[in-house]
Amino acid sequence: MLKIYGAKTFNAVKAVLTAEECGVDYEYVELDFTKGDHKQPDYMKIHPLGKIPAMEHNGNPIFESNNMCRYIANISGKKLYSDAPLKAAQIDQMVDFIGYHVGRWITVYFFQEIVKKVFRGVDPDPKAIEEAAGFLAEQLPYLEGLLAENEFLCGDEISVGDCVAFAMMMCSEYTTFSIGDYANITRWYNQMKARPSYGAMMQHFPGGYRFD
Ligand SMILES: N[C@@H](CCC(=O)N[C@@H](CS)C(=O)NCC(=O)O)C(=O)O
Repeated sequence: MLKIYGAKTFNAVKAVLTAEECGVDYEYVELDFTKGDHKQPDYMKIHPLGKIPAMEHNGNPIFESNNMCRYIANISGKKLYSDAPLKAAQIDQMVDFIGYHVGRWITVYFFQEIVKKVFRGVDPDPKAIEEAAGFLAEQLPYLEGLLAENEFLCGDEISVGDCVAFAMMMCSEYTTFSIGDYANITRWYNQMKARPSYGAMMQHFPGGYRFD
């Protein structure tokens, strides 16, 4: 049995979306940051640093959201991933590119405009946003070009790369980060959002996915 421990974070969204897309049965366990659920001794046996998300599969703890997604795909019989080394490397490349580059800068918006402004009442740092916007302006055209050629980021089939990227792009709905200038990314984003996996994932947030 797969147990995913999550909260309203984009990293948790990645794992839940992947499980839904792969058709893997899972139990979702909601943790409450405000109550410190993630720092309780039982949870810290699953994630030794007490971060969210994490999961347990047949009692084995696994963490780091991108790794969780690949693992979920692997136990599903490689749905959204591949046995072929080259295809697997292309999917890994996308996951890493999103993680180390695009996601790294999108999360600056989340930190400045949600964590600082909404949760802590501290003004965002415009210089940090400007720096993130500059890097994203260099990186997003690459994704825009891929999506001009293909339906999904790694070809004509959905992959783990799409789930990871989609979760990060969700930030565009909650911060000033925008994908509006990128027609193909916007088309892909809306297509991902129309899939049943999105609706199923959102059911874990009955009050809505909001940060106010
Ligand atoms: N690289 C990790 C990031 C995990 C992470 O930093 N989670 C944050 C929320 S998005 C967290 O749990 N912060 C609380 C803490 O560090 O105490 C992943 O992708 O899973």
